[in-house]
Amino acid sequence: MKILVINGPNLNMLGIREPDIYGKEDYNALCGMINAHCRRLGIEVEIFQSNHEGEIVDKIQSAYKKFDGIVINPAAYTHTSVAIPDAIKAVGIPAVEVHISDVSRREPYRRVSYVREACVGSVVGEGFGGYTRAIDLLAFGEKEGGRL
Ligand code: CA2
Repeated sequence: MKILVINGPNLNMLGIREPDIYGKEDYNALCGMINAHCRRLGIEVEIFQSNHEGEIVDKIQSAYKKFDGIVINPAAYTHTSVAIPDAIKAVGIPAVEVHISDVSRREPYRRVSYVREACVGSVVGEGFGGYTRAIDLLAFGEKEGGRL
């Protein structure tokens, strides 16, 4: 199985500020955790980060017929982008949305997710562990991986 993990704008700055919301660990630690989890499960993984909406759309398109699942934290684009969910629908690859923080308990504008309707599941408010949960959901489905 091949999974593409996509991270949106500013996630490369994790650990620098707002540790109360996003934790103390940095982006390298997040990538290390995802890589270790996938290695344990025998899953091939590629991790991609961009601050640009069009680059994220290009990356999703390039996954067509190459990846079996997408884990995506679109960061701020979650609340604004129509192009990202359109791209997920276009490639037809099962995708799970992840948010490190619990966006449902933050500012009202963070409660809106345009990406969610294009995804088979969402994991919010579980910190970095949300990424491994999302990978498990794609690999094992609802039964072993938890909620979808
Ligand atoms: O909770 C999440 O994972 C978010 O997707 C993170 C985004 C935010 O815009 C979403 O509403 C929720 C922010 C990404 C990183 O932001 C930083 C802020 C300060 C310092 C470092 C990173």
